[in-house]
Amino acid sequence: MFGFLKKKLSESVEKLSEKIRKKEVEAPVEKIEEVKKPVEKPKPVKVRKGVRPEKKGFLARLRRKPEEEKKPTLKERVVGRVLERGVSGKDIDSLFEEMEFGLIEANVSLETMDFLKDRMKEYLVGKQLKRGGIEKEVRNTLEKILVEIFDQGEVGLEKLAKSKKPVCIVFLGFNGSGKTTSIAKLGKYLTSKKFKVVLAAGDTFRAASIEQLDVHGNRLGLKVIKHDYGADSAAVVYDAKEHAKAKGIDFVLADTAGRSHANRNLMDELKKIVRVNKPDLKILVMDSLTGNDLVEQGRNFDEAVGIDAMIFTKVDVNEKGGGMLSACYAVKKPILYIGLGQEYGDIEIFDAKKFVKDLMGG
Ligand SMILES: Nc1nc2c(ncn2[C@@H]2O[C@H](COP(=O)(O)OP(=O)(O)OP(=O)(O)O)[C@@H](O)[C@H]2O)c(=O)[nH]1
Ligand SMILES: [Mg+2]
Repeated sequence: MFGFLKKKLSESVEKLSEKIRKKEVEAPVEKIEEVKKPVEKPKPVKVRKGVRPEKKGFLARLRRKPEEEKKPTLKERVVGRVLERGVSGKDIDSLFEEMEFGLIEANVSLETMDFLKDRMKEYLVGKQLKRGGIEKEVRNTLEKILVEIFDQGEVGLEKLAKSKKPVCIVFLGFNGSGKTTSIAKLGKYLTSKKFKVVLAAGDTFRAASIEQLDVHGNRLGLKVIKHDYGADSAAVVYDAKEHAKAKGIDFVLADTAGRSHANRNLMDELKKIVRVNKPDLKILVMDSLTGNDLVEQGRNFDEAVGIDAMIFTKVDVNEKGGGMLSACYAVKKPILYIGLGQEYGDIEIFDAKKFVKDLMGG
């Protein structure tokens, strides 16, 4: 999951660390002392008796030390090494210049990149980093910033269920984003926590949508409240709420038709569902594979009906990941969970810290 984004983030850490390391400059070597080694005097030549002494100076020359030792030696002692390990705004700017293409390729939006850059500057510029700890510090900083983006609070379904019965949750989003599957997954999750759940077949628009929800309901042993195709979705959700009230059911999970925010009629219908039923949560389900369009989708749905939380699906088959990061930065709503496959159990309740740790390869 998100292999490409992971790679780009890790590259960013390495590149910035390298830039900082390169700034470790050695101070000009200071010649503080010239140590002159005294010239070694040649030892006197012993002359055995009866042996004709060699010409003066010949043996003496042989016994002399090699030329370089003989000469006065100059030793330079380095007294100080200046290490400049601070990060400058320029380092961070140039990192982002280098990384821009790769991050865009990973679907990270420009505004998200600007945020990362500015935050990095706030955290790192002027900070003296310990030798050997540079990479760790840069990595931790990036991790902290990513948590700021992803951690928009908790949805707290179980807490909500304690304060209200039934809790009505409407799932909305683009066509094929994974709404119906996500409802089934959450239905299973909540029943495993001993909550009672009813499903509302609020997608009366797409062919076979009601049967699709029915199949899930049958498999999971959950009642599905349904009307005919073409019926008013708001009325389906209303009936499901009434049913839940009468039967002491904890959660109403309402399906809706997939729609583009550009489709006015369908957006009006969605607004009506919300107006009539005043759901406790409006959850935007987004296909993480959608890439950078997620930002626009998120903003538009939020503007239209005011979303409370998000679910990102198909994270299991998503290599890029930057779209989810950018949508989170743009929309700033908590993530309920991420979808990690097509089976009911393939959900992971979202934990921003754990998610970011994984993203940063920790
Ligand atoms: N790999 C993977 N596939 C998923 C995930 N969630 C949903 N899908 C698949 O995505 C496809 C569409 O899912 P649906 O739940 O029908 O999507 P929808 O938003 O209800 O679609 P419409 O009602 O047509 O708008 C199905 O084939 C699902 O099995 C996920 O987390 N991972
Ligand atoms: Mg559906």
